[in-house]
Parts: sequence; structure tokens; C-alpha cells
Amino acid sequence: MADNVTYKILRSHLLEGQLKPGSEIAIRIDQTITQDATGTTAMLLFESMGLERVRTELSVSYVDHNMAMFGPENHNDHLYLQSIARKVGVYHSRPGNGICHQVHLERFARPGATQLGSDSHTPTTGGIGSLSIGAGGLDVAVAMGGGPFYLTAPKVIGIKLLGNLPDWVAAKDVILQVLSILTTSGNVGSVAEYFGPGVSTLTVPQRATITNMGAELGVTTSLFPSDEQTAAFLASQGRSEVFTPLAADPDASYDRVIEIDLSRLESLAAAPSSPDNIRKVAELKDVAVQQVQIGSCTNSSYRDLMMVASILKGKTVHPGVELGISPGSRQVVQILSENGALSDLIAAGVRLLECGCGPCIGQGQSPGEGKVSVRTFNRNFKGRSGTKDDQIYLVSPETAAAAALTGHLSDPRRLPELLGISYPRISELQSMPINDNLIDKPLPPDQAAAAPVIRSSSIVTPPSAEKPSQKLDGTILLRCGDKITTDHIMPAGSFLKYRSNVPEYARYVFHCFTESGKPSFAERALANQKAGRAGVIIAGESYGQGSSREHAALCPMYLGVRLVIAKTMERIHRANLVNFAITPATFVNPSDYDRMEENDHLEVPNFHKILAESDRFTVINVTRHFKFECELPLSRRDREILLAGGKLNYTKMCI
Ligand code: MIC
Ligand code: SF4
Repeated sequence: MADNVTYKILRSHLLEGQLKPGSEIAIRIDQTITQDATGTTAMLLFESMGLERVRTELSVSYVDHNMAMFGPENHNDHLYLQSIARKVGVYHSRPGNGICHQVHLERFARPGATQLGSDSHTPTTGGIGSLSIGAGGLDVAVAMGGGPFYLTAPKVIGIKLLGNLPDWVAAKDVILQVLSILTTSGNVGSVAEYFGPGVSTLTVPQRATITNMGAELGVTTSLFPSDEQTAAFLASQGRSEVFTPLAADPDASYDRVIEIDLSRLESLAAAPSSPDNIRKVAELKDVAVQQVQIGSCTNSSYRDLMMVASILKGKTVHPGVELGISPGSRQVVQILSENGALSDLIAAGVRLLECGCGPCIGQGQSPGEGKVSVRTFNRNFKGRSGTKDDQIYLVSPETAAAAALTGHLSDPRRLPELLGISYPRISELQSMPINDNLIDKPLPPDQAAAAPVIRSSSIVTPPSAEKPSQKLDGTILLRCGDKITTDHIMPAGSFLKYRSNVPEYARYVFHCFTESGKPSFAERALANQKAGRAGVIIAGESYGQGSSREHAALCPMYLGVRLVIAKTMERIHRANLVNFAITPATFVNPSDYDRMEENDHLEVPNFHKILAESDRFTVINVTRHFKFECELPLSRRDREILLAGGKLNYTKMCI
């Protein structure tokens, strides 16, 4: 059978089901990653499954998100994560070591492996040929326990790369071009696999930029083959032994093919406020810029930061711009400090932040009201930066550096003419400095049993979900529009510190929709729950875009939400809803969305029976006296999970 790379890896890890696009399959997971913002819940859920040790080839816990540490909560989480990791057989990357995806690419990921991570940018390591998928923390906890991961066998979109990137045009421009074609909607259930002669011209870190931001397409994952570039990258990390070549069979086919000629690309930007609002940088030259932020798991490689340092060398950041760099890995910072590039950055006026997610997740560096911030990150959802009406442009490091020097969005190809800067040719290093002293190894099993777990009072065991009622008697708590992201549902930024305390964090569900002087979503939801009604959310297209944060299901569940009806829904969020016993339904007739309002009383007779066996059901809008139809295309297992009152109860039943 001729397979593409995606199906080769799936076939070698298949545990259940048929490898036919659209059918449910179960695969074995080799590696897992968690990060601190999702990891505390994942670890608590792992503990409540009653297992003593992980059963994967490798599991790593990272601390990279909650680094601001206002109040004791973050440090409490860090200490809990470090102590539980040692005990249950998980490696632990301490704060300061870098962002999970970049460090995992450097130190642990391997071609041909499967990886499940409680973060939506887990596909970053698709750049090394690992089939890496983002999921909710509960799914990752189950995989840590050796359980299979269930997914829909994907369609594979083949992205054929031709030619070579021109000077000043970067890997970021490739993924922005892909986003302009595929957009952020309509790709659920697909994998983006790169092939063609242009692939060999891209290094692993460049590929990882592309697979990282592939998350914004809403695909299951993105994947590159493993070739000489992969071998060279692994050699530079002193990990040649894990190299294995991986390519699609010569006559392998794809469900759809898109061709991109790298030589014809130019510098692009995702304009406010969606990663698929793609414009040519050259057309944005009148946009004045007040802030530039460089870094994140998308653009923090040695080449990216060397490129910025070389462009800035001997120059000064424009007086109207604040430039921050939040590097993705300590390894890269160490090289930059050894080769003098760090001095060039500091001399140019860069504000150097610590290695971590930082401003990408609204942990500081929020731009001023209505001010333009140009970022090398992957998401520009409105308000994510911490400023309500932010104007965020997502660009390559080259474009970010050009904006920092000129004070405008400037096509970096004009830098020679504007500032006399010639294109810096940066070659990858053959050997990187290896220093794993911030990665704690797990304790051997004979010492682990007696090891203490540090559990502070801000770490609260997550509430468990309930079994569904016979009949659903509910109230529409919110009717939200299209493209509601998990950042809208469950804000991050300064609220991130409540991740380990669901009752506290739940107070901020749909915080962005709370009008001052009016009751919050949480207050209304709790009152509704007290009155004995289920909460219902009505949504438009692509509900639940963005992150893997299961709190966007867990906290609404805590507030009594039991049903979401959307026009369409994104993959990870839909799975999280099922995991926490919230039924994810879609409208049969999307125009029904317009026929109802908040506070309408809805009824679903025989709800329990519907969950058990029906893929369609009728909802009665009691307030407006009409009925409408919903679709419920659930797998047998999803139904069992919902009926069991969520995945934790279901998993306990199966252990
Ligand atoms: C993000 O980029 O939105 C995050 C923060 O990394 C999330 C995870 C989280 O909410 O903790 C993600 O991408 O899954
Ligand atoms: Fe961190 Fe941003 Fe990457 Fe999420 S997208 S893992 S917040 S750097």
C-alpha cells in the first residue's frame, strides 16, 4: 500500500479501527508533553486515575507559561509539577529553560514518533517528522497512563513546495501564505503534509515554524518528512541515534494538493485580528508601529534570533517603538551570549525578557490602547495581548526587525535601500551547546513511592462532571457569534494564575462579554444552575478555535453548562466538551441560530436516550414556540463518555 508520511506513522501506531478518512481510530502515543498552564490539571487528573507511573516511552512536563508570578499561585504550581513529575516518571523542564515546543524539538522529539501534548502548538515537532497532536489535559493524562488516543482518521492535504525562499522572505511567510489559502476554518479532520523539492531547502527550525502555526489552520497536525536536514539538526543536538529517514511512498496520494513556489513568495503579515487576515507587508507601509515583540514557540530558533541581531547590529531601535524579545529556548540565548549577538541586541535597545511564552499569552507587554504591535507570534485574536482593542500584526523576524528600526511596517526587502543593511546569511550550526541541567530526571521506581508531592492550598482538585439527566431543561446563557476562540471563553493573561483552581477561574468564563454594571456570565450561570436548569451556549462558525485549554470546557461545566449548539466546532475544543460531559451539537439548519436569544428556555425531551443512540434530535424553544433540529455525529465511545458523566468517570470504569 502506498502511504504518505502521515499514514505511515498512523499505520505503525494503530491500535483500533480502520485507516479510512473519517472513521474513528485509536493510536499508541510514544511521547507526551504538558506545560504548566494545562499541566497542573493534567497531572491532578492523572493522579485521580490512581496510576503510580507513566507508561509512555517519554513524558515531559514543562514550565513556560505562568512565569509572571504575581502572588503565590504560579510558584505553588511549579513546585507541585516538579514534585509530581519526579514521582510518576516524568522529566521536568524547569522555568527558564524555554518554551515546551522549542525545547522538545531540540532535546526530545524524534522522527516517526507519535506525540500528544496539552497545548495546541504541539504540532511544532512535525518539523522533525513526529506526528504530534494537541489535545486537552485529560486526553494527555490518559495517554500518560498508556491509554490510546482516539481521533478521526484524517484526510491529508499535500502541500507541495517548489523552489527556494528568496532573501528576506522567511518560513513564517510560507505558513502565512498557507493560511491565506486554507484559512482558519474548514480544515477540521485534516493533516497538512509538506512534500516536493522545496522541502529539502528548509531546515528543521524553519519547518517547525510552519508546523507550529499550522495549528491556526485548525488541522489535526502538520508534518514534514525526515531527511538529510533532519539528520543534520539531530546531529547538531548530539542526538543522531534517533534519526530515521521518513518519506512518502513515490506513488502516495493526497486528498487535496496545494502548490507553493517558495521563490515567488514575499513578506506577509496576518493583520488584526485573525491569523488568516493575510496582507502583503509592502501594502501596509503606512502603518506606524509602536511596539515589536519577537520570540514565542513560532520564531525563536538560532537563525531567527541571529537574523534579528544581525539586522539590528550597530543600529538603534526607532524612538517611537518598544522592542521586546522573549526567547523560546535557553540554548539559543546561550549561543547568542557566546557569539556576541546578545550584546548587539542590547546595544540596539532591545528589552530582553526571560525564556518563556510571556507576551504571546498576555503575560505582560500589553500594547497601549489602539496602538500597533508587530509580533512574530502565531495568534492575534482580539484582546489576547491583554489590551481590549489591540492591533496585532503577525510577521516574520525579518519583518519585525525592519519595523523596529523604521517605526513602520516595512518590507524587509527594502532594508538595503532604506538603511543600507545587506541580507545577513545565517548558516545553521553543526553543533549546539548542550546543557540539560534545568531538566530534572524522574526518580527510579524504588525511590519514587516515598517521594513527597508539594500540594499548596491554591491547587484545588478539579470538579468532576455529572451524568446527563433524562430530559434537558435549559436556558440559553449566551448567544455568541462566529470564530469564538478559547481565549474568549476562558481568558489567559493575568487570569492564568487561577488555572489550578477551577471554582476561582470559572468566575471569568466569557469575561470579555461581561458589560460593566451587569451580572457576569458566571453569576448568571450559577443562578440558572441553582434554579435547576442546564446552561446552553449557542454559537456560530468555528466555535472553540485556538488553544487546547480544557478549562474552556471544565469551567463552563462547573457553572452548569450541559449543551453547546454551534454552526461548526473545532476539533480539540469539541473533544474537551465531550471529556467534561458537555454535549457538542451542531445546527442542521444554521439559520436557526438567528431565531433565538439569550435567556430563551429550551427543552430536549429524552436527552439521555438521544445521547445513547441518535445522531439527530429536536430542541423545543419553549419561549418562542418553535422547534429546531440538531446534529450529534458522535462515535460510540463519545456517547459512552457523555453517558458516564465525562472521560474521567469513563476511564475509571475501564481501568
Ligand atoms: C496558547 O497559545 O493559547 C496556549 C496558552 O499555549 C494554549 C494552552 C493554554 O491555554 O494553556 C494552547 O495553545 O493550547
Ligand atoms: Fe506559549 Fe504562545 Fe506558544 Fe502558546 S503559542 S505555547 S502561549 S509561545
